[in-house]
Amino acid sequence: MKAADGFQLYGYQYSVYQRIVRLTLEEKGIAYETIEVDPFLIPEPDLLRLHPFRKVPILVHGAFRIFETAAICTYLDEVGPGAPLQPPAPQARARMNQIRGILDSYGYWPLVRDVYAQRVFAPAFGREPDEARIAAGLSSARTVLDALEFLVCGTGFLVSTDLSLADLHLAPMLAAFDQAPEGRLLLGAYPRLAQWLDMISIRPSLKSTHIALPTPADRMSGK
Ligand SMILES: N[C@@H](CCC(=O)N[C@@H](CS)C(=O)NCC(=O)O)C(=O)O
Repeated sequence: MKAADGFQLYGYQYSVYQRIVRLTLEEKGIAYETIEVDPFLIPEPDLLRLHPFRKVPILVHGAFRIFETAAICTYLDEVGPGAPLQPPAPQARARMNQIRGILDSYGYWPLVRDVYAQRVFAPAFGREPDEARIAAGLSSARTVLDALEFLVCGTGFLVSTDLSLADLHLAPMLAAFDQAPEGRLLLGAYPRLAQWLDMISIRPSLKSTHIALPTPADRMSGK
């Protein structure tokens, strides 16, 4: 597909949810344009026009507009070229949706907002981490990692022998968690997940969607 096919992604460059959609677009070979919207800027009137809950990402495809990452990625898989990212077997497909549900309902906040955002993201922007949030996040993260470790099917990718939307949903969240020293230490207790993260991290789509955080030198120079 070419840029003219008209996929526009509204989102925030540092968002793990934005990265899930970008991974899906790249794995499917769909060209797209990104429009930067920061949901943490208050007020962000343009965002409210696109998303009643004021979150990112939002996909626009011609006259069709949709938010909620799992729904966006399922749509992209169904309209895009490239290998299917949803397994045909009902049980594997159910596991894929189960893993996406676990991440959205129980995983994102402890792994990303409590541990990664406090330990890694906040200091990169000159802010102090909230240690109590990190401790609480690590405690809740154990339950999430226990559940995921049990579900990794051991055939290479998370739910089958092929890459699926579950792999693309988990990769940005676990990669973020792994950047916090406490996160990496805890992940060491989950050998299947740690091995899966090593394997998925070398995919070209993971490399091309990586956004580096500002360094102290960038901050000094006002970048
Ligand atoms: N359920 C939403 C969650 C999206 C989400 O939480 N995005 C974060 C960025 S990673 C956001 O916009 N946060 C803004 C806020 O919490 O105020 C989805 O699946 O797309």
